[in-house]
Amino acid sequence: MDVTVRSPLALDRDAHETFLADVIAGLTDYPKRLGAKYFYDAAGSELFEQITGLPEYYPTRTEMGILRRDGARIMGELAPGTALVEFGSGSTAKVRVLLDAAPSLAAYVPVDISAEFLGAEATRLQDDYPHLKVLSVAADFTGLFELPPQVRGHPLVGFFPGSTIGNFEPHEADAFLRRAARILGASSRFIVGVDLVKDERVLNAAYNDAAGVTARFNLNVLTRINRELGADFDLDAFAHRAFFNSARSRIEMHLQSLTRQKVHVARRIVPFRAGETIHTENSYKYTLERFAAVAAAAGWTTHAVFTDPAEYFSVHALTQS
Ligand code: SAH
Ligand code: AVI
Repeated sequence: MDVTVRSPLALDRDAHETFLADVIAGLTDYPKRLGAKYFYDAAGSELFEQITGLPEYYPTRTEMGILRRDGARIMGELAPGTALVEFGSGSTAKVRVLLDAAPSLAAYVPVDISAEFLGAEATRLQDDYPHLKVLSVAADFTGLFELPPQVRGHPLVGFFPGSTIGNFEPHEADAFLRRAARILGASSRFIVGVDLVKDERVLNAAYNDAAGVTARFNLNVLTRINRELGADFDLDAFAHRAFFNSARSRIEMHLQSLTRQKVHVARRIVPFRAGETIHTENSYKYTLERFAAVAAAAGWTTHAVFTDPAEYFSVHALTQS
């Protein structure tokens, strides 16, 4: 049976207040900014799924190839009763490969901020794996959250695919890896997907697809602010911009105001100069050595690393040191 731990109404109100406060703080800062986690309402999750199938977006198919080829080695030996906890589970496509490689897993705990999408995906997964306990948690993994009581005390393996860790600033990645160590407990393991530095043309194309899906994904955050916070962003007056910043080893995504304009957000007026940008996402690209060092600083030992032949993407099997 699927049990989604959903926020009671008071927590939904808190999430709304936090969203409002973050948006106002970000749009009154200079340069203007919005947190990447706010991309993921139901429409944002659907758009991300479309991105994963784009010819230019190599990370998903490359990581899937690694998981298909090395899934059994990545999962390793499992103690009886082991539960797999996935951070930012999205469509659950990747975990299906691991579930097939490790059929003895007792439970699966997908954690995602996109509550509606999570509920639908967890139900689909439960239908396809009737003997697995699917216990989903709708939560923001940058804050405190509890694992379902059914898996407390069980051996846990964490799974954080997709290079979502790259969407954190380096200090946030450190804090996240330390928090994950506490959540998963001593002697746990953590499987982390990490995108690698490569030819800038490949990187830039992956975030500037010809079909314009990444642009729609980026602009969707303005649609969400209009709907949920009573704003009046004109989507035609903003353009998607994405580029590799080699000095900081990250793709940056921005929304650029095409004109001088004023936008109303929750009864405040937010002015934009022509050409001014809102910084909406970073996607850090690591070297294998750099990520191992980040993991080590946060208390994780690299047990094994798996890559594709071109070394576009990597899957790190970490253990607690
Ligand atoms: N794991 C999938 C999806 C990656 S997209 C894959 O590899 O393809 C990033 C996922 O993380 C989305 O499903 C998004 O809703 C979720 N996410 C992003 N920020 C989050 C946060 N702060 N807390 C919880 N989930 C988050
Ligand atoms: C989820 N995350 C790792 C994606 C990335 O590549 O940084 C989100 C994304 N942004 C634009 N395209 C995909």
